[in-house]
Amino acid sequence: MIKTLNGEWLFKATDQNEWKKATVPGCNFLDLMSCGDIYDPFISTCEKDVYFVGEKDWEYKRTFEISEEDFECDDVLLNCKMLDTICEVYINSQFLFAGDNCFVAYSKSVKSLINVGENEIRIVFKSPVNYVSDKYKKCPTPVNSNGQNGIVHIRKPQSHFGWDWGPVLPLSGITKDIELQFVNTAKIDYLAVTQRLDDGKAIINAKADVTSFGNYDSEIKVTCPDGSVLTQMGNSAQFVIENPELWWTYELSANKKQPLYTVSITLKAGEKVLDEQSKRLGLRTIELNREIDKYGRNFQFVLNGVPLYIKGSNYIPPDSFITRFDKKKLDYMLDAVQFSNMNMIRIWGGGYYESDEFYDACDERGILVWQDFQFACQAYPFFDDDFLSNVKREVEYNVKRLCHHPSLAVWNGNNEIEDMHMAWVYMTKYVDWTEKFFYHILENEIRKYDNSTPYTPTSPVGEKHNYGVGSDNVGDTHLWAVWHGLKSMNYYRKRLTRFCSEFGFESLPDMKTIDIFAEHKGNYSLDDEVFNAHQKCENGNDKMVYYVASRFNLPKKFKDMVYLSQVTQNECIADATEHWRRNKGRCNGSMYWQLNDCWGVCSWSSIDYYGNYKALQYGARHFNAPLSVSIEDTKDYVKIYALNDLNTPQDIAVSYEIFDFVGSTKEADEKQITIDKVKNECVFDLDVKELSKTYDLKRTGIAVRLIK
Ligand code: BMA
Repeated sequence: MIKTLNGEWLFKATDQNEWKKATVPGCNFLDLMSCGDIYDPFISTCEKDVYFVGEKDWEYKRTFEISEEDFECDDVLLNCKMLDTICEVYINSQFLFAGDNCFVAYSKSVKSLINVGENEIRIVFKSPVNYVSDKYKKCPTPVNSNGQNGIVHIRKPQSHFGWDWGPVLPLSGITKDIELQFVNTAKIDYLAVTQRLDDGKAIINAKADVTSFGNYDSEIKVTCPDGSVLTQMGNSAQFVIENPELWWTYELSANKKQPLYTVSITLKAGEKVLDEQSKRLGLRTIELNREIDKYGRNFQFVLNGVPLYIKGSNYIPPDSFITRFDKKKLDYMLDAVQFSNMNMIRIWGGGYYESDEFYDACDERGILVWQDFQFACQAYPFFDDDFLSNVKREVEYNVKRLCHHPSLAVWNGNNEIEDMHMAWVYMTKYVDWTEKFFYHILENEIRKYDNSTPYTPTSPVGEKHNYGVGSDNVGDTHLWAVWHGLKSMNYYRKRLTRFCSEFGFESLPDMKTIDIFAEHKGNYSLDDEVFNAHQKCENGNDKMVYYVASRFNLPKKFKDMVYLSQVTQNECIADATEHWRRNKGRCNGSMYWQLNDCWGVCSWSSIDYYGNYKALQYGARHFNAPLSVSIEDTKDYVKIYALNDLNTPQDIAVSYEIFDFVGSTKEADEKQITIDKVKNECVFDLDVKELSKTYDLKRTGIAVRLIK
């Protein structure tokens, strides 16, 4: 039996006396906002006024009742799904445990500390800002280009301390469910489920770890998508599925919802159910092909034997105050992902491991997930035994929690640590331990619990540690020469990367979003304090103006600047994506930076914090469409391609029209083709020199059409 401890709590800074109302799950910033003690940091320039919150220690408390019946059980556990971060938990003023990692759940017996009647739980959180700076003094770490030095010492989202799209809001609090679990006779600690495909059959294995205080029976069931049920007794079982329904991405599937097999275990004493747990599997194989080929070393996802072209984007924490991100918002976000024909999202390494709900939804919808371990852009002190064992617990917890999900396509060690290592190359201990951890320790730890999900040590990845990182011939790349490096927008066409897991271009968010954070003041200018406060990339607003000016005359009205910034962003990302899609086989995926925002901000996102689509979100629907046409225009030729990412051949017609700017068609042609499954085909190849003999090319356009 579970008794939730969510709901109303009391909280205060430890240096204050007055307890005020708090809501759990939640955090100190949200509670202070509800009490009217701070302004909303998302509005205007208020972020800078609330820095003190992260510098204080905070405590939370509440009471709970225990009945005689409750107390009779064999054990009572306190389950905390997420405590952010450095904290001490007390029950009836007695110390229970200390938490030091917000990426793990804690489950502790409290039976000896509670009594029948009223009890009290109190949790004291140490200031993350002070914790990090104390640690940094004792153990200096490489410079953090994204804010406070030493944040690598704390296992909480690194972007809480600020990022080049996010505010500095290092929160403390109980950020997921907290509950009491009453254990009678037996309880399930962990249900491990695996699946593999063998000669047209699927083999499902299930094994439960159980803690028991007496006799019990256990039954394991598999419920198939067609409703049929297979049952076996015991704590472990193997099932053979004769005609498995395979799990696919929605792109490659006729199903709106993917077929899932539910594996459940029930512990019983007679007819009484003692405990139950279930997990859902999708039957599929997923591989990351890293073979040597004629271009170098591949980076290609293969689902059920079908090589994929990955079309996706990078996902950051969807709210600086994560407890506000509910199922409705999650569904809205994933609807946007599907609307834009993305088959993968990358959960980036400076935020969170995503929730069970997130993965469940991706399993159902058929969206692949690339999951980074939560290490980003800096070197971490893996040589410190306490830090390393803390991280190992985090790996165990999250790998066990997520590895059964069919949507999980890859574990990635970290974001850009090798890419940035020149900044700390003289700190050899860090360099050595980065290699040790991501190339040896982490993979070993993962394989203790998950022997099938592909692993890549870092993104971007080279030939080996600190060798060949960022090269077009091996692995994935993060291409930032456009935007950060101010290269022209069509520079991407010069890059034939194997897989572009990051590239991006900023735009302004929707006017409705601007009106919220700039308080409807109007007369906006990108030089205003507010626009500087809501632009976290160095010179970001100037860069936006620079690129818009490279394509259009700069507009006079602010709202037109918003519009053109979004059009420019879409043009850039569309052109690059189509280029890489045309080169499928060599390049096997592109995921733009970034899908979403964590507050109202000028950033690289395609959907803003309040859920407004930018032009790019609409554009992606077209440039990611699994069956589409694309033009490669150079000074010598214009090639017209049909692109087919579907797993079936397609009968289509492709037509083009050459027109002048007064509206008359000068030339047209159409071809019927059957395009092979997961293949591209060049349908027309026009010679520019030839065309220029007939047309004034400066006054001529070409339109291409796909007819199904
Ligand atoms: C990428 C990311 C982030 C960053 C983004 C934009 O490289 O990994 O660290 O926010 O660039 O600069």
